[in-house]
Amino acid sequence: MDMDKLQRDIPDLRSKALAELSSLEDRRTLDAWRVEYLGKKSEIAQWMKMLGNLSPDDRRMAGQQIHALRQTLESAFTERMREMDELEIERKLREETLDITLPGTPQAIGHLHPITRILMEIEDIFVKMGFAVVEGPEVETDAYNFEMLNVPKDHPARDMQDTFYLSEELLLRTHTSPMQVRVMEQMRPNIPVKVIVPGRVYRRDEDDATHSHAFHQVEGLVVDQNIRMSDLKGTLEEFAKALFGPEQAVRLRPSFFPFTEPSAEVDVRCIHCKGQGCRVCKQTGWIEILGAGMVHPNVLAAAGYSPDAYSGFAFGMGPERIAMLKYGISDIRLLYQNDLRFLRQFSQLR
Ligand code: FA5
Repeated sequence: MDMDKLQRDIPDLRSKALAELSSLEDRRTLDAWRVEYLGKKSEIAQWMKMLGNLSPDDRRMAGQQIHALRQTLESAFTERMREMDELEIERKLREETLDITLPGTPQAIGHLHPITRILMEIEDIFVKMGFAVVEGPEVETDAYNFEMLNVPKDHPARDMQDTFYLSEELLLRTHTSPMQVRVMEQMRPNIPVKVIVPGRVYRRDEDDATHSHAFHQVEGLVVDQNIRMSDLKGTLEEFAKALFGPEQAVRLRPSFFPFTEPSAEVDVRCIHCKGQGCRVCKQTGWIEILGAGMVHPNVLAAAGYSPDAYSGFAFGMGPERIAMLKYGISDIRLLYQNDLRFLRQFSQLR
Protein backbone atom coordinates (compact mmCIF):
# COMPACT_ATOMS: atom_id res chain seq x y z
CA MET A 1 0.00 0.00 0.00
CA ASP A 2 1.38 3.33 -1.06
CA MET A 3 1.17 5.88 1.80
CA ASP A 4 1.49 8.85 -0.56
CA LYS A 5 -1.35 7.61 -2.68
CA LEU A 6 -3.42 6.95 0.42
CA GLN A 7 -2.81 10.52 1.56
CA ARG A 8 -4.42 11.71 -1.66
CA ASP A 9 -7.10 9.01 -1.89
CA ILE A 10 -8.55 9.59 1.58
CA PRO A 11 -9.52 13.27 1.05
CA ASP A 12 -10.62 12.45 -2.53
CA LEU A 13 -12.89 9.69 -1.31
CA ARG A 14 -14.24 11.92 1.44
CA SER A 15 -15.21 14.75 -0.88
CA LYS A 16 -16.58 12.40 -3.52
CA ALA A 17 -18.66 10.43 -0.99
CA LEU A 18 -19.95 13.54 0.79
CA ALA A 19 -20.84 15.28 -2.48
CA GLU A 20 -22.76 12.23 -3.65
CA LEU A 21 -24.50 11.85 -0.31
CA SER A 22 -25.83 15.38 -0.34
CA SER A 23 -27.38 14.83 -3.76
CA LEU A 24 -29.30 11.71 -2.74
CA GLU A 25 -33.05 12.10 -2.39
CA ASP A 26 -34.49 8.75 -1.31
CA ARG A 27 -33.81 5.86 0.98
CA ARG A 28 -33.07 3.40 -1.78
CA THR A 29 -30.14 5.37 -3.23
CA LEU A 30 -29.05 6.20 0.29
CA ASP A 31 -28.78 2.50 1.02
CA ALA A 32 -26.78 1.92 -2.15
CA TRP A 33 -24.46 4.72 -1.05
CA ARG A 34 -23.89 3.04 2.31
CA VAL A 35 -23.04 -0.26 0.65
CA GLU A 36 -20.64 1.46 -1.73
CA TYR A 37 -18.74 3.55 0.80
CA LEU A 38 -19.14 1.72 4.09
CA GLY A 39 -19.94 -1.85 3.03
CA LYS A 40 -17.74 -4.96 3.08
CA LYS A 41 -16.50 -4.34 -0.45
CA SER A 42 -16.01 -0.61 -0.03
CA GLU A 43 -12.69 1.07 -0.62
CA ILE A 44 -12.40 1.73 3.11
CA ALA A 45 -12.83 -1.98 3.85
CA GLN A 46 -10.10 -2.80 1.28
CA TRP A 47 -7.77 -0.33 2.88
CA MET A 48 -8.38 -1.72 6.36
CA LYS A 49 -7.48 -5.18 5.11
CA MET A 50 -4.23 -3.95 3.68
CA LEU A 51 -3.13 -2.07 6.80
CA GLY A 52 -1.22 -5.18 7.88
CA ASN A 53 1.26 -4.69 5.07
CA LEU A 54 2.39 -1.33 6.42
CA SER A 55 5.13 -0.51 8.85
CA PRO A 56 3.85 0.02 12.41
CA ASP A 57 4.13 3.83 12.16
CA ASP A 58 2.44 4.05 8.81
CA ARG A 59 -0.14 1.57 10.01
CA ARG A 60 -1.04 3.70 13.00
CA MET A 61 -1.25 6.88 10.95
CA ALA A 62 -3.16 5.32 8.08
CA GLY A 63 -5.36 3.46 10.55
CA GLN A 64 -6.30 6.69 12.29
CA GLN A 65 -6.99 8.49 9.02
CA ILE A 66 -9.09 5.68 7.57
CA HIS A 67 -10.94 5.33 10.84
CA ALA A 68 -11.61 9.07 10.96
CA LEU A 69 -12.84 8.95 7.37
CA ARG A 70 -15.16 6.10 8.20
CA GLN A 71 -16.56 7.95 11.18
CA THR A 72 -17.08 11.08 9.11
CA LEU A 73 -18.96 9.13 6.47
CA GLU A 74 -21.00 7.20 9.02
CA SER A 75 -22.15 10.30 10.85
CA ALA A 76 -22.82 12.09 7.56
CA PHE A 77 -24.91 9.09 6.57
CA THR A 78 -26.85 9.15 9.86
CA GLU A 79 -27.38 12.87 9.53
CA ARG A 80 -28.63 12.51 5.94
CA MET A 81 -31.02 9.76 7.07
CA ARG A 82 -32.39 12.01 9.74
CA GLU A 83 -32.84 14.87 7.29
CA MET A 84 -34.63 12.57 4.92
CA ASP A 85 -36.96 11.35 7.68
CA GLU A 86 -37.76 14.93 8.52
CA LEU A 87 -38.40 15.82 4.92
CA GLU A 88 -40.65 12.79 4.65
CA ILE A 89 -42.66 13.82 7.70
CA GLU A 90 -42.94 17.37 6.39
CA ARG A 91 -44.10 16.09 3.01
CA LYS A 92 -46.69 13.84 4.64
CA LEU A 93 -47.95 16.64 6.83
CA ARG A 94 -48.22 18.89 3.82
CA GLU A 95 -49.96 16.34 1.62
CA GLU A 96 -52.26 14.90 4.22
CA THR A 97 -53.38 18.17 5.72
CA LEU A 98 -57.07 18.22 6.57
CA ASP A 99 -58.72 21.58 6.20
CA ILE A 100 -61.45 21.17 8.77
CA THR A 101 -62.87 24.57 7.85
CA LEU A 102 -63.96 23.29 4.40
CA PRO A 103 -67.71 22.70 4.14
CA GLY A 104 -68.54 18.98 4.33
CA THR A 105 -70.39 16.90 1.74
CA PRO A 106 -74.03 17.69 2.40
CA GLN A 107 -76.17 14.73 3.43
CA ALA A 108 -79.55 14.79 1.74
CA ILE A 109 -82.17 14.61 4.46
CA GLY A 110 -85.39 13.10 3.24
CA HIS A 111 -88.86 14.13 4.24
CA LEU A 112 -92.31 12.63 4.19
CA HIS A 113 -94.32 12.41 0.98
CA PRO A 114 -97.23 14.91 0.84
CA ILE A 115 -99.70 12.00 0.79
CA THR A 116 -98.16 10.57 3.95
CA ARG A 117 -98.31 14.04 5.54
CA ILE A 118 -101.96 14.56 4.71
CA LEU A 119 -102.83 11.05 5.95
CA MET A 120 -101.08 11.78 9.24
CA GLU A 121 -102.87 15.09 9.52
CA ILE A 122 -106.27 13.50 8.83
CA GLU A 123 -105.57 10.73 11.36
CA ASP A 124 -104.52 13.26 14.02
CA ILE A 125 -107.74 15.22 13.64
CA PHE A 126 -109.95 12.15 14.01
CA VAL A 127 -107.90 10.64 16.83
CA LYS A 128 -108.47 13.88 18.77
CA MET A 129 -112.21 13.36 18.23
CA GLY A 130 -111.96 9.87 19.76
CA PHE A 131 -111.69 7.72 16.62
CA ALA A 132 -109.48 4.63 16.52
CA VAL A 133 -107.30 4.04 13.44
CA VAL A 134 -107.48 0.58 11.83
CA GLU A 135 -106.26 -0.87 8.54
CA GLY A 136 -107.62 -3.57 6.28
CA PRO A 137 -106.59 -5.83 3.39
CA GLU A 138 -106.04 -4.40 -0.09
CA VAL A 139 -106.93 -7.77 -1.61
CA GLU A 140 -110.61 -8.19 -0.81
CA THR A 141 -113.39 -10.61 -1.53
CA ASP A 142 -116.26 -9.69 -3.79
CA ALA A 143 -118.51 -10.26 -0.77
CA TYR A 144 -116.93 -7.57 1.43
CA ASN A 145 -116.15 -5.12 -1.35
CA PHE A 146 -119.63 -5.27 -2.89
CA GLU A 147 -122.24 -7.74 -1.74
CA MET A 148 -122.31 -7.05 1.99
CA LEU A 149 -122.33 -3.35 1.10
CA ASN A 150 -125.65 -3.87 -0.57
CA VAL A 151 -124.19 -4.05 -4.08
CA PRO A 152 -125.31 -7.40 -5.52
CA LYS A 153 -123.73 -8.90 -8.65
CA ASP A 154 -124.95 -7.11 -11.80
CA HIS A 155 -125.94 -4.01 -9.80
CA PRO A 156 -125.29 -0.94 -11.98
CA ALA A 157 -123.32 0.71 -9.13
CA ARG A 158 -120.53 -1.80 -9.84
CA ASP A 159 -119.78 -0.05 -13.13
CA MET A 160 -118.56 3.03 -11.28
CA GLN A 161 -116.07 0.96 -9.34
CA ASP A 162 -114.66 -1.52 -11.84
CA THR A 163 -111.47 -3.05 -10.51
CA PHE A 164 -108.65 -5.54 -11.01
CA TYR A 165 -109.73 -9.13 -10.36
CA LEU A 166 -107.40 -11.81 -9.04
CA SER A 167 -110.11 -14.46 -9.42
CA GLU A 168 -113.89 -14.60 -9.54
CA GLU A 169 -114.03 -13.91 -5.81
CA LEU A 170 -110.82 -11.98 -5.12
CA LEU A 171 -110.20 -8.43 -6.21
CA LEU A 172 -108.24 -5.29 -5.34
CA ARG A 173 -110.60 -3.27 -3.17
CA THR A 174 -112.19 -0.29 -4.90
CA HIS A 175 -112.77 1.61 -1.67
CA THR A 176 -112.13 1.33 2.06
CA SER A 177 -115.84 0.69 2.74
CA PRO A 178 -115.43 -3.12 3.06
CA MET A 179 -113.80 -2.31 6.37
CA GLN A 180 -117.16 -1.01 7.61
CA VAL A 181 -118.38 -4.59 7.66
CA ARG A 182 -115.11 -6.14 8.86
CA VAL A 183 -114.84 -3.71 11.78
CA MET A 184 -118.47 -4.18 12.81
CA GLU A 185 -118.10 -7.97 12.64
CA GLN A 186 -115.09 -7.77 14.91
CA MET A 187 -116.59 -5.34 17.41
CA ARG A 188 -120.08 -6.80 17.57
CA PRO A 189 -121.91 -6.45 19.92
CA ASN A 190 -119.88 -3.58 21.39
CA ILE A 191 -120.77 0.06 20.93
CA PRO A 192 -119.78 2.64 20.07
CA VAL A 193 -117.92 1.69 16.90
CA LYS A 194 -115.83 4.72 16.05
CA VAL A 195 -113.00 4.16 13.58
CA ILE A 196 -111.24 5.60 10.61
CA VAL A 197 -109.55 3.38 8.02
CA PRO A 198 -106.79 4.87 5.88
CA GLY A 199 -105.47 2.77 3.02
CA ARG A 200 -104.80 2.17 -0.67
CA VAL A 201 -107.58 1.39 -3.11
CA TYR A 202 -107.67 0.52 -6.81
CA ARG A 203 -109.97 1.17 -9.74
CA ARG A 204 -109.94 0.69 -13.46
CA ASP A 205 -110.07 4.46 -13.91
CA GLU A 206 -108.14 6.17 -16.69
CA ASP A 207 -105.34 8.22 -15.16
CA ASP A 208 -105.92 11.94 -15.64
CA ALA A 209 -105.44 15.18 -13.71
CA THR A 210 -107.90 14.14 -10.98
CA HIS A 211 -108.01 10.33 -11.29
CA SER A 212 -105.50 7.60 -10.56
CA HIS A 213 -105.94 3.83 -10.90
CA ALA A 214 -104.35 3.47 -7.43
CA PHE A 215 -105.10 6.04 -4.78
CA HIS A 216 -105.96 6.39 -1.10
CA GLN A 217 -109.11 6.67 0.90
CA VAL A 218 -109.90 7.31 4.52
CA GLU A 219 -113.09 5.61 5.61
CA GLY A 220 -114.93 6.75 8.70
CA LEU A 221 -117.53 4.75 10.60
CA VAL A 222 -119.53 5.49 13.73
CA VAL A 223 -122.20 3.06 15.01
CA ASP A 224 -124.07 3.60 18.24
CA GLN A 225 -127.57 4.21 19.52
CA ASN A 226 -129.26 7.34 18.17
CA ILE A 227 -126.61 8.35 15.65
CA ARG A 228 -128.13 10.95 13.37
CA MET A 229 -127.33 12.82 10.18
CA SER A 230 -126.54 15.89 12.30
CA ASP A 231 -123.73 13.89 14.00
CA LEU A 232 -122.28 13.21 10.58
CA LYS A 233 -122.46 16.85 9.58
CA GLY A 234 -121.03 18.08 12.89
CA THR A 235 -118.12 15.63 12.72
CA LEU A 236 -117.25 16.56 9.16
CA GLU A 237 -117.54 20.27 9.95
CA GLU A 238 -115.09 19.86 12.82
CA PHE A 239 -112.77 17.95 10.51
CA ALA A 240 -112.95 20.58 7.76
CA LYS A 241 -112.24 23.42 10.20
CA ALA A 242 -109.28 21.55 11.70
CA LEU A 243 -107.82 20.84 8.27
CA PHE A 244 -108.56 24.03 6.33
CA GLY A 245 -109.07 26.65 9.05
CA PRO A 246 -111.80 27.90 11.41
CA GLU A 247 -113.62 29.78 8.64
CA GLN A 248 -114.29 26.58 6.74
CA ALA A 249 -117.85 25.40 6.16
CA VAL A 250 -119.25 22.17 4.73
CA ARG A 251 -122.27 21.48 2.59
CA LEU A 252 -124.14 18.21 2.11
CA ARG A 253 -125.73 17.46 -1.25
CA PRO A 254 -128.09 14.54 -1.75
CA SER A 255 -126.43 11.63 -3.49
CA PHE A 256 -126.59 7.88 -3.84
CA PHE A 257 -124.47 5.04 -2.45
CA PRO A 258 -125.99 1.56 -2.16
CA PHE A 259 -124.50 1.17 1.34
CA THR A 260 -125.83 4.42 2.87
CA GLU A 261 -129.33 5.85 3.13
CA PRO A 262 -129.67 8.77 2.93
CA SER A 263 -126.43 9.50 1.11
CA ALA A 264 -124.61 12.74 0.53
CA GLU A 265 -121.67 14.25 -1.31
CA VAL A 266 -119.86 16.58 1.02
CA ASP A 267 -118.36 19.84 -0.22
CA VAL A 268 -116.07 22.34 1.49
CA ARG A 269 -115.97 26.01 0.61
CA CYS A 270 -113.46 26.58 -2.16
CA ILE A 271 -110.24 27.54 -0.44
CA HIS A 272 -108.90 29.33 -3.51
CA CYS A 273 -111.69 31.91 -3.87
CA LYS A 274 -113.15 31.60 -0.36
CA GLY A 275 -116.51 30.76 -1.92
CA GLN A 276 -116.63 33.64 -4.42
CA GLY A 277 -116.48 31.30 -7.42
CA CYS A 278 -113.38 30.60 -9.51
CA ARG A 279 -112.04 28.16 -12.12
CA VAL A 280 -111.01 25.59 -9.52
CA CYS A 281 -114.54 25.28 -8.10
CA LYS A 282 -116.14 25.77 -11.52
CA GLN A 283 -117.70 29.03 -10.24
CA THR A 284 -119.78 27.21 -7.62
CA GLY A 285 -117.77 28.30 -4.56
CA TRP A 286 -117.72 24.67 -3.31
CA ILE A 287 -115.44 21.66 -3.81
CA GLU A 288 -116.40 18.03 -3.19
CA ILE A 289 -114.09 16.11 -0.87
CA LEU A 290 -115.97 12.96 0.10
CA GLY A 291 -118.99 10.70 -0.03
CA ALA A 292 -120.98 9.91 3.10
CA GLY A 293 -124.32 8.87 4.54
CA MET A 294 -126.21 6.96 7.21
CA VAL A 295 -125.18 3.30 7.25
CA HIS A 296 -127.81 1.34 5.30
CA PRO A 297 -129.91 -1.02 7.46
CA ASN A 298 -128.91 -3.92 5.17
CA VAL A 299 -125.22 -3.25 5.91
CA LEU A 300 -125.82 -3.05 9.67
CA ALA A 301 -127.70 -6.33 9.45
CA ALA A 302 -125.03 -7.99 7.26
CA ALA A 303 -122.48 -7.12 9.94
CA GLY A 304 -124.65 -8.34 12.80
CA TYR A 305 -125.93 -5.09 14.32
CA SER A 306 -129.72 -4.85 14.54
CA PRO A 307 -130.89 -1.87 12.44
CA ASP A 308 -133.77 -1.47 14.89
CA ALA A 309 -131.46 -0.85 17.83
CA TYR A 310 -128.49 0.87 16.21
CA SER A 311 -127.72 3.46 13.62
CA GLY A 312 -124.53 4.88 12.24
CA PHE A 313 -122.88 7.15 9.75
CA ALA A 314 -120.01 6.51 7.38
CA PHE A 315 -117.88 8.54 5.03
CA GLY A 316 -115.11 7.94 2.54
CA MET A 317 -112.70 10.67 1.55
CA GLY A 318 -109.93 10.90 -1.03
CA PRO A 319 -106.74 12.23 0.61
CA GLU A 320 -105.14 12.90 -2.79
CA ARG A 321 -107.93 15.31 -3.66
CA ILE A 322 -107.70 16.89 -0.22
CA ALA A 323 -103.91 17.29 -0.56
CA MET A 324 -104.39 18.83 -4.01
CA LEU A 325 -106.84 21.30 -2.56
CA LYS A 326 -104.81 22.14 0.50
CA TYR A 327 -101.40 22.42 -1.21
CA GLY A 328 -102.62 23.78 -4.55
CA ILE A 329 -101.53 20.77 -6.64
CA SER A 330 -103.04 20.87 -10.11
CA ASP A 331 -102.45 17.27 -11.26
CA ILE A 332 -102.86 14.11 -9.15
CA ARG A 333 -100.19 12.31 -11.23
CA LEU A 334 -97.49 14.58 -9.75
CA LEU A 335 -98.04 12.71 -6.49
CA TYR A 336 -96.91 9.41 -8.03
CA GLN A 337 -94.07 10.37 -10.35
CA ASN A 338 -91.35 10.70 -7.70
CA ASP A 339 -90.08 13.86 -9.35
CA LEU A 340 -87.84 15.37 -6.68
CA ARG A 341 -88.33 18.89 -8.07
CA PHE A 342 -91.99 18.51 -7.19
CA LEU A 343 -91.54 16.63 -3.92
CA ARG A 344 -88.87 18.98 -2.51
CA GLN A 345 -91.46 21.76 -2.43
CA PHE A 346 -93.01 19.89 0.49
CA SER A 347 -89.88 19.59 2.62
CA GLN A 348 -91.01 22.40 4.91
CA LEU A 349 -94.45 20.92 5.62
CA ARG A 350 -94.99 20.17 9.22
C1 FA5 B 1 -116.73 5.76 -2.41
O1 FA5 B 1 -115.69 5.17 -2.75
C2 FA5 B 1 -117.49 5.41 -1.24
N1 FA5 B 1 -117.00 4.19 -0.68
C3 FA5 B 1 -117.45 6.54 -0.22
C4 FA5 B 1 -118.41 6.37 0.89
C5 FA5 B 1 -118.00 5.78 2.07
C6 FA5 B 1 -119.74 6.78 0.77
C7 FA5 B 1 -118.88 5.62 3.13
C8 FA5 B 1 -120.62 6.61 1.80
C9 FA5 B 1 -120.22 6.04 2.98
P1 FA5 B 1 -116.48 7.55 -4.32
O2 FA5 B 1 -116.39 6.61 -5.45
O3 FA5 B 1 -117.19 8.85 -4.56
O4 FA5 B 1 -117.16 6.88 -3.06
O5 FA5 B 1 -114.99 7.89 -3.82
C10 FA5 B 1 -114.74 8.63 -2.66
C11 FA5 B 1 -113.62 9.62 -2.88
O6 FA5 B 1 -112.45 8.96 -3.40
C12 FA5 B 1 -113.95 10.69 -3.92
O7 FA5 B 1 -114.64 11.76 -3.31
C13 FA5 B 1 -112.58 11.09 -4.38
O8 FA5 B 1 -112.03 12.05 -3.49
C14 FA5 B 1 -111.78 9.83 -4.29
N2 FA5 B 1 -111.61 9.16 -5.59
C15 FA5 B 1 -112.50 8.40 -6.27
N3 FA5 B 1 -111.98 7.92 -7.41
C16 FA5 B 1 -110.70 8.39 -7.46
C17 FA5 B 1 -109.61 8.24 -8.39
N4 FA5 B 1 -109.69 7.48 -9.47
N5 FA5 B 1 -108.46 8.88 -8.11
C18 FA5 B 1 -108.34 9.62 -7.00
N6 FA5 B 1 -109.29 9.79 -6.09
C19 FA5 B 1 -110.48 9.19 -6.31
